[in-house]
Amino acid sequence: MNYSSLYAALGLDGEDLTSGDLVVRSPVDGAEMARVRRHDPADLDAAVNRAETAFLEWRSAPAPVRGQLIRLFGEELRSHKEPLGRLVTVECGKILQESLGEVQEMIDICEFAVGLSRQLYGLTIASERPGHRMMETWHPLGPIGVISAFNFPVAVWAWNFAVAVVCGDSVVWKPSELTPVSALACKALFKRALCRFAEDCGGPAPDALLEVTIGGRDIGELLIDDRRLKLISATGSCAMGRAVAPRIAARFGRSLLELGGNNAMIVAPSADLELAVKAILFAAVGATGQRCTTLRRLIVHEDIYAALTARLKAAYDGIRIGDPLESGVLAGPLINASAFQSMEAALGKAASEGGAVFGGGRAMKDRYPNAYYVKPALVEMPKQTGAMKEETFAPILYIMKYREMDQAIALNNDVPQGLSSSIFTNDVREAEIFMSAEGSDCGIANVNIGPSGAEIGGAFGGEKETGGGRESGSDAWKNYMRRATNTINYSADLPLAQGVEFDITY
Ligand code: UN1
Repeated sequence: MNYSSLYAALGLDGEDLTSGDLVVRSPVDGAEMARVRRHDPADLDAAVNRAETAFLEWRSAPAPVRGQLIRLFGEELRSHKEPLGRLVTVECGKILQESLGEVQEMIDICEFAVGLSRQLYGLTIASERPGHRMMETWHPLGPIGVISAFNFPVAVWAWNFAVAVVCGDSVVWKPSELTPVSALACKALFKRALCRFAEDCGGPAPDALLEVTIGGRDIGELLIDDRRLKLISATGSCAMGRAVAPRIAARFGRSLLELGGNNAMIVAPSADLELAVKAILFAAVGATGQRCTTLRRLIVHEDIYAALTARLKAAYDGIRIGDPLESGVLAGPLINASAFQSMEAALGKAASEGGAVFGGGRAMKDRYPNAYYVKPALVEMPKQTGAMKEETFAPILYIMKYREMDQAIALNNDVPQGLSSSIFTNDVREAEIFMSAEGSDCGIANVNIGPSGAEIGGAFGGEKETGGGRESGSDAWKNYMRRATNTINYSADLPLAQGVEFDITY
């Protein structure tokens, strides 16, 4: 693979990619892609300083002007969609179609954020006092920290970045150590947007609206402990969230956590099985099972269990595994050896708990001895066991039977995580119950589509050990701003709230 033409198409500086101490390997074939520089604590400190200065300037720019910068960034993404998509594929291994979708998701959130830049509304509230008015004003929050994961190396950061910038914040981004080149490409594209903004929009915007800091856990810990960063938005495992949340809380920082998922689909007797099979394949095999929204548990009514599992096995047999840049391939590699080992361990545990495993195991080892391609696995389980309550970031789909809908909903909910869920049914009562207060306890509950592949317009995130955060669309922007309640007296008296008398004679 010739990386240099790809890097050149994205305006990446060769020097930044050859002189560092962090070796980046492509999961496609294990080849070395780049050597980038790891940042040290002093670099992070300086980056947060710059971001703070940038914030102090940017917070005073009118929000619709801030929106113009994100409009220009969205245009850069649009014109570089193909090379950025290819880079995402070679750096994280997902197939090109999904990488292009990921870049599209960035473009979409930029467009959303541009509209939002004219809609950062507060409320006007009726005052109980005559001649008074109450209102809410939303102000920029401060520099914020974003920690992102390898599996969505650019889109999840963009959900945070595009919204934060129109809200008047600056961003210090720590991408996954496994995917730093994609982050550097985003920074290069944002620089282009900054140049165009300076020319077209009446003056420069601060460069330090985006700082990229590359490093491991040490840098991540410094970032979350930094009091100057008013919000930490972090995507990763439940274990990561469990370590991060109390540290941020200890300094009264805000956190927005998007942690593990363990997403189920209920397939009811009235379901359109043709649609269900397509949805299951995309949700369970897409991104080689490495989406946080990946379908991991299938809860199938006993009357259609045999028919559905037979169709799934036939479909799984037809999945093309291979180079994620090749068209027609549906399953690229896992990110690394440790992901493969986790998959093997989970399958072993499920088998020991009574599971019947179909598929699984390493694929294409001869062609790619240094990469980890696998056969996606289906595992028929006698009941919901311990292995099924953990999120294994790999294409493993556990299947079990149900008889009554309340039992199916209980199974859906009986895991520690609460990100996404779905039901396939043509029975309106079942669909509504699934979405009701007594239904799915997840942040996302879908009908007749799978649990993955959300659009940016909704608030994205989940309950329980998924961390409770909501990012992307809807009113998630409120995370990135601080709210002031204002009471204005335009009368010639000073009545007190609650009718309190407090007369002073002097
Ligand atoms: C993630 O895996 O962290 O809903 C995000 C989806 C994508 C985002 C996934 N839009 O599957």
